[in-house]
Amino acid sequence: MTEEVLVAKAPFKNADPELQTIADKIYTGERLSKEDGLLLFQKADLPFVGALANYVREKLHGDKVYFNRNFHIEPTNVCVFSCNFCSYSRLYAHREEGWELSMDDMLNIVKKYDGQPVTEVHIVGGVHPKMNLYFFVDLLKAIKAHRPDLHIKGFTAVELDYMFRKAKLTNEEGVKVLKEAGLNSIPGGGAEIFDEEIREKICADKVDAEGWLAIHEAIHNAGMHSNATMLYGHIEKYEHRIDHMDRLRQLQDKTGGFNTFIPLKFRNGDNDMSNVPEVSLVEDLKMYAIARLYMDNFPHLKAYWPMLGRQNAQLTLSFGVDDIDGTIDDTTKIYSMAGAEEQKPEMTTDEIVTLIKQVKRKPVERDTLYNVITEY
Ligand code: V47
Ligand code: SF4
Repeated sequence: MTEEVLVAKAPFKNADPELQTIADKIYTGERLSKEDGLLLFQKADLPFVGALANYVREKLHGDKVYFNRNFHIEPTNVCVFSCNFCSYSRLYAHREEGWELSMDDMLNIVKKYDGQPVTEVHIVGGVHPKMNLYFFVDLLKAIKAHRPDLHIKGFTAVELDYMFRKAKLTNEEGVKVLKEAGLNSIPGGGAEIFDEEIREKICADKVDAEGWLAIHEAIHNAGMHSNATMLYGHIEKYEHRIDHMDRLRQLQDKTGGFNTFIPLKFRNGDNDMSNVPEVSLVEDLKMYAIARLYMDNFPHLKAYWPMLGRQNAQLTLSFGVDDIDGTIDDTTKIYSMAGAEEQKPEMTTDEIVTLIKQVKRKPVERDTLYNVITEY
């Protein structure tokens, strides 16, 4: 055993023997089983999982914390689905209460960033029955024609599943069409919780776990990357979180195409699950730490600051997280409409850099694929 391992192991001398076995696995690089993961949720306290997750995080990334310069386009919040946790969408019948951006509206958003060093546009929205695959093909082509260097991370597997089915294309055919039009990668949304029973209760009518995973597999097979999310802290149990992470870990073993895992805390403002209380900050930090320990084949773990708030996102940097997304520039409404504290999510590069430096980490501006742009 190396000196480094002995030093890191010292704080757990008196740990519960089952937990000590898990700590030993982490130090020797052995994969955690589902039972190990569950035990961590049930038995371990925050300092225990935090110290282990920080050990893994520093082994992978040292003191680096990644962020990017990005903005969002949310084409519409009109949606054919009705997920109970969603505060953002409006049904087609009530579309006058929502928004529907035209091609020009969306191109004008892109043009606002002319001459600015943004590297990514994140496109995500409701599933609008009239915005089909070919509408988005035109959008992708128009963005690329205007700004070829901008990385387009667009459309959740939920949006893609609907577009491809409506166009009567297989996942492989649909992905090829979008890739040729300029799509570079896809975000991690729509995963929620894979467990069939819980999914039925919170988002019964959209793509199921198998369908979500099949779309990401098709993206990876086409040579593109994607992210993965998990909506936690509502009616799911710990075993559902482990099951969810395990299915992602298995696909990652097969394709290696995921960049980042993003646990998303359920926010209960103004939706059909507002009666479900939100979990505590301690529970959030344990979630991140256990994700870092369990998802051993995911290179990055992201805390999405508009959802957690800036100071809580800062805290996650000691609990396994190495990425805090980007500047965003007040271009997303998903979380402000669900009651998040960040009602105008935007940070300048200086503010993100300061936030990271305040916790003695090293800010690194990256592009979407984690190529380093600037180390601060
Ligand atoms: O899938 C919706 C979530 C997701 C609520 O890939 C909610 O880099 C909590 O996936 N409380 C969309 N969460 C956003 C998303 C995302 C965000 C940032 C970066 C990336 C990335 C992906 O938002 C949805 C759903 O899980 N969501 N409503 C809510 N009330
Ligand atoms: Fe539609 Fe997405 Fe909201 Fe579900 S979470 S209702 S798919 S916008």
